Amino acid sequence: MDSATWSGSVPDSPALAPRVRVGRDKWFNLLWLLPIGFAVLVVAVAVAQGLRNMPSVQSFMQDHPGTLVPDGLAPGLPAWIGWQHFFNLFLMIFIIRSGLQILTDHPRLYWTRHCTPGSDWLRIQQSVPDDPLWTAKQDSVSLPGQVGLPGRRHSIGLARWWHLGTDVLWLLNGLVFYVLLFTTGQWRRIVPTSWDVFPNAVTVGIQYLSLDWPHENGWVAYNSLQLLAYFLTVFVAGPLALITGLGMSPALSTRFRRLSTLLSIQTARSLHFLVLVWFLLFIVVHVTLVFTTGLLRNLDHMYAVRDANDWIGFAVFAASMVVVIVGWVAATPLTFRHPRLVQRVGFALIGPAQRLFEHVDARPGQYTERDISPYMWHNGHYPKSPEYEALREGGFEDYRLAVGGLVANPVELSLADLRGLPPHEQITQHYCIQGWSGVAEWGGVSMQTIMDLVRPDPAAKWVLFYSFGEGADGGVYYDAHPVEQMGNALTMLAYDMNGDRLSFGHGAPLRLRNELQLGFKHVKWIKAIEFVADFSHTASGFGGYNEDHEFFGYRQSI
Ligand SMILES: Nc1nc2c(c(=O)[nH]1)N[C@H]1C(S)=C(S)[C@@H](COP(=O)(O)O)O[C@H]1N2
Ligand SMILES: [Mo]
Repeated sequence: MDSATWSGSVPDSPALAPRVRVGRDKWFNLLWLLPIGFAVLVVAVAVAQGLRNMPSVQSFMQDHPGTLVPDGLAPGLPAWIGWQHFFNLFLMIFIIRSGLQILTDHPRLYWTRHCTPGSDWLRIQQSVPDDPLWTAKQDSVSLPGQVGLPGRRHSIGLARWWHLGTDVLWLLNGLVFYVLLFTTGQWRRIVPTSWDVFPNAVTVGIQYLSLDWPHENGWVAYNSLQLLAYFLTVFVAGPLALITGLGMSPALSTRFRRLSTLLSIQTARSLHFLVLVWFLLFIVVHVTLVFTTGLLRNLDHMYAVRDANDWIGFAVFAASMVVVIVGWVAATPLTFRHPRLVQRVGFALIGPAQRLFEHVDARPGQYTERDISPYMWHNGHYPKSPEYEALREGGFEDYRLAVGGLVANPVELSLADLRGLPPHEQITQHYCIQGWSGVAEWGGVSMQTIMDLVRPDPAAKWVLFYSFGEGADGGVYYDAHPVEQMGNALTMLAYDMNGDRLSFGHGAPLRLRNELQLGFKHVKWIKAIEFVADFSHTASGFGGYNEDHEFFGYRQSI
């Protein structure tokens, strides 16, 4: 991966500080929260100190001392907690960095699936320019290489392997954590078992804010505020990260219609981001308190499994931090040097789940006319070849779609031929890998109709779609699809969109829809279709232009 030529030489376009929309088009820069938050904290300290002098508050705090010691649990932390704590924090580094990278590829958040410019509630980019052919790729931004993973603009293919791959490991670690928590009774430390936890947490809150901190004895029990924070993180934020993550998958949410109406892909994406905000806040507060409430003792507990106040825990912690720092610093250069390795390892980790999800239900959901998006983003590299230009100028009169390869009856079809075949219509949602979505009505011919015409050979396992357009780095844009998805009721060649002829930007004269897959696989400006036994000899052999050039996966149902 050469930074000068990456993704068609897209120049760096650094992300802006996050802004939240207030009203119709005013944007509030979230950096203001730093001074505002500090001022609020100072006021809160003054209020808490005042409260603490009030006799009624003092007696409340005496009645609710702040910590509830769990019944039937011996003091002490088991060694596995230390290990799991380490794996958790190590994996979170890559999850968070690559997650931020994924956000930068469509640097806006919405609450509806339409993604209409101006309806974003958060953005790290300017407003969408007026250009009617502005693409989502042009809209992407970059991050510094040690913040994003890998940082570079439009490196989502690699970021996703990191994100989804480390997610699998993180979820396994979390599953082991749950099992061990409940089989050893350790859950009592972080699951509230009485409503008393709330008044006790109020006491602890007043203690922290009045800067007269509670006596910490985490070896025996966590204070109530700590318990609530751990509970929320382990039992609410963790599962929510998984659910909202899966809510963005075309394979799952087009199939669970009910769920995806409530939790549209954009709501899922926004909530997924808010879960990240919770984790970041948790990390900042947690680490600050670990350092300021008896660092050596705290580290002895978590890193050396002993109730002491010496440097042993600190030494183990320091050694583990070396591993963390090496992992952090190496991840981006390693990705640039060995992108195929990242692609392969990521695919090995998440590929089985992706294939499984393709088979959950073979009938992806359709929408109604009311769901059609007022605006549909454009994406990709527009075709400019003289051949395409000539066809376009002639209104595609001379267009011939060649369908061949391993078929009994190869054909060449004009647009009139295609319009003469039994028509097929569907209203479906488009999911771009970059994170935007939109619903449109597509009119055209079902791929099953084409297959009935050409009669593929049983040896044909893949179908290649070739475009008139080139990819960002030059060379024909193409993509491979498994033949069994071609017979799906919602796999079609579209020549109409929302009742009109397909526009230039959206793929005129013909584009593919395969609703089981992400948008980059829906080849626009189709020139030819070829049935093949395998795709390993086509171009670089990874199953498509983005797979070859940007390290995407050839199956991307998540
Ligand atoms: N030939 C070609 N087809 C393409 C692309 C491209 O760059 N070239 N981009 C893909 C991507 S990444 C997406 S998200 C969709 C976008 O379709 P739309 O512009 O009609 O919304 O087209 C896909 N088809
Ligand atoms: Mo896309």
